[in-house]
Amino acid sequence: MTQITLQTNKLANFINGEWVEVNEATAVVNPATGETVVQVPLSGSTDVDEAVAAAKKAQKEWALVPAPQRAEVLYQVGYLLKERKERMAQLLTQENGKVIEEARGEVQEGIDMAFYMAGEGRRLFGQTTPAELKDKFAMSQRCPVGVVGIITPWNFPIAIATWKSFPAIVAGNAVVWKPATETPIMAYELAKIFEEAGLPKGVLNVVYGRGSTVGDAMVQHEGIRVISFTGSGDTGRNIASECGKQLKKVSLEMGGKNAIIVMDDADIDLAVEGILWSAFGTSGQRCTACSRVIVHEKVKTSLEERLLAAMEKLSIGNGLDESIKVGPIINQAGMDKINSYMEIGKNEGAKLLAGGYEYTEDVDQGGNYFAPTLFTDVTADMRIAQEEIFGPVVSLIPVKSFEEAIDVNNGVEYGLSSSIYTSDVNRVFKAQRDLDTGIVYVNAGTSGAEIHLPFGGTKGTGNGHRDSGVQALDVFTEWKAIYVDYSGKLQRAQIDVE
Ligand code: UN1
Repeated sequence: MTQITLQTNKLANFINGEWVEVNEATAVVNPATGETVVQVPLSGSTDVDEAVAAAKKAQKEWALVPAPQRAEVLYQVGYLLKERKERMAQLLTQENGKVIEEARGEVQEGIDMAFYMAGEGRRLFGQTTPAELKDKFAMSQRCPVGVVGIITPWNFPIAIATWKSFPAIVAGNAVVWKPATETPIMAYELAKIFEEAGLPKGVLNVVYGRGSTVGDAMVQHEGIRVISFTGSGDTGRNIASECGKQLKKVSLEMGGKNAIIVMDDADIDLAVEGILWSAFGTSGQRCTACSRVIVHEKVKTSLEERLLAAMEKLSIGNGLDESIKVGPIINQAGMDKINSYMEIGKNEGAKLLAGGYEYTEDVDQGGNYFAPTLFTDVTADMRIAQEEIFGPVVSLIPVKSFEEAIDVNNGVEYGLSSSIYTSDVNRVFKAQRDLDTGIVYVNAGTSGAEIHLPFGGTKGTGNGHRDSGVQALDVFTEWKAIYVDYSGKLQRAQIDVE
């Protein structure tokens, strides 16, 4: 196993283009081994104040830089990310635990986002439209909002950061970013890349620390005009109500309870592959992870058999080993939560077919591993079929019809991703219309979002905004309507119309 290491044993904040040391710190622990990778600063509200002040100053200048020139920095970031893809992936696996192949995929997501958003530097389209009066011109234009605050989770520490910071930066905003304390290395590496790419001082600021201190200070800070957050539902709701009081714009992405529907006319082997990838990839620690399989009763037994056989082949261990498919769980709190659902499921009457325990065989005893777990005979109202577990746990819910499958899919508080395996074209079109989620897959699992499409969900998953895609620009821009009257006389809209 290659082991790329950092040149420092303690990270520093990045404020106004300077690397700023903070006294208080905590350990970043490799979830595969329990070893400390680096120390991450625990900043306070004064660090946030400094970052916001720097961002405010820098943003005024940055907004005046023509967008195609702003984009040049992002192109450069894209090239550097591409050059350092392997290094970034190795470090990502060490801080987050995800297997190296997935880590490379995640860095690639950031590279794709860099080039896609850099392209926006020459688009940022508004509209020109006819005016209702003679000799009058009308158009709309996107404008930066000012200083934006981004708060990112540990499960996709580079991809999600790029979904948020790249559109913000290309649109002429300055950013204050709080990465998750579990996975700060990607933020450190990305800040270094921005520095090398020539981003002016203060346009991107990284402040490490806890949500209850740094996150809270960002949400409260009147200098920050937008908060873009990905994380837990409770935190998201608190952020939304605080932002509401200040009329601060807020974009939230808060998880899912995603399902794969397997109909009686599905290619079962293909469905098994989709379930394996979506349920056990990233050890189920994706917002898009499949944690419910809604299966037509006619194919339930054959799906169970083939799924169990495939699950037996999953290799569990340290994700730096190329042969490993299922890596560790982020921390003890994650393990405790997953474990608690084993009891909940059994008490509710679900049948445990595989897994259900902490995995300790042939793995580093300092790491946190959980065996891929399959419950069956689950009913749609059970807690294991309703609540986000964030681990390698999937529940099979048998249904009698297509209509029932759609209802079960939609009968949860979340609405991020859904999928249907079927060979019936009519069902495909009905499903894509009726599945109440922000992302729908046909004959593919629930994970696999591409960066040029909107990412986000309905109901309890979010608050109507989207990450990535051109839609992300809506979060980080204000619309301005501009009218130019070249008639040389007073013309009153709605009144002087012949
Ligand atoms: C997340 O789980 O929060 O579609 C992001 C996917 C990835 C992104 C997941 N491209 O699973």
